[in-house]
Amino acid sequence: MEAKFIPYSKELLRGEELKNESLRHYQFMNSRRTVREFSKESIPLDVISNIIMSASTAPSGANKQPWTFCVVTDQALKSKIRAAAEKEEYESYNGRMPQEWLDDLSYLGTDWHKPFLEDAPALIIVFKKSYDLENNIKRTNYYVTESVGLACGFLLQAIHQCGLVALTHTPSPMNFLCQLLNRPVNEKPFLLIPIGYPAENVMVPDIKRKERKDVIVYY
Ligand code: IYR
Repeated sequence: MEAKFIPYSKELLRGEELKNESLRHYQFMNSRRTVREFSKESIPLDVISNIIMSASTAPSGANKQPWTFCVVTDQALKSKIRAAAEKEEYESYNGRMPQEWLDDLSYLGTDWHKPFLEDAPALIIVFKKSYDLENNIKRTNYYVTESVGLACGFLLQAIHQCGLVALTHTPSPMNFLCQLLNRPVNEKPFLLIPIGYPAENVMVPDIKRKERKDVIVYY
């Protein structure tokens, strides 16, 4: 396809305004926490749809946008997903995960029980498409993991911006989601993200984020 360019403009900031905005945004993002206990209060589907469309603005290899976001609000389907996830997670926590991994997780207080899969009003299950299928013809996608990872980052940011909370959950292995959601062969589950309001008086682990000096190198 021939290259076609269109004009682009956006609001530009400089000086104090730029400094203030960068700090304001950092502080806002630093107030995001992963939450594992959800209120059962529902959230409107059009809100979820807008949040997903924000995620779908993420950059992707050759702009292929190699993702599908499945939204599950049906209680019976959530229960099936919980049962299948807990079956895998039970095996993981009782033999599949090495001791070092269990030790690394111990301060987060996780175990194989996943009540949030039924409590959260919606589950967003993100699928990555290593290739597209157009009329049964395979079309390659590029940097699929990077692209879908970026889209999930945008998703979490949009959720936080809306005052909602989420959990980046990775039941392992998660192939059961292909069957339960009846996905085509070119889609592989990437992340399962319950979304909603936090449970009343929710608690989160006392984690520390790395300091500037530990994450930035200037040259
Ligand atoms: N998938 C498991 C285990 C787990 C793994 C990591 I790495 C975490 O940061 C958190 C949990 C679970 O969801 O419990």
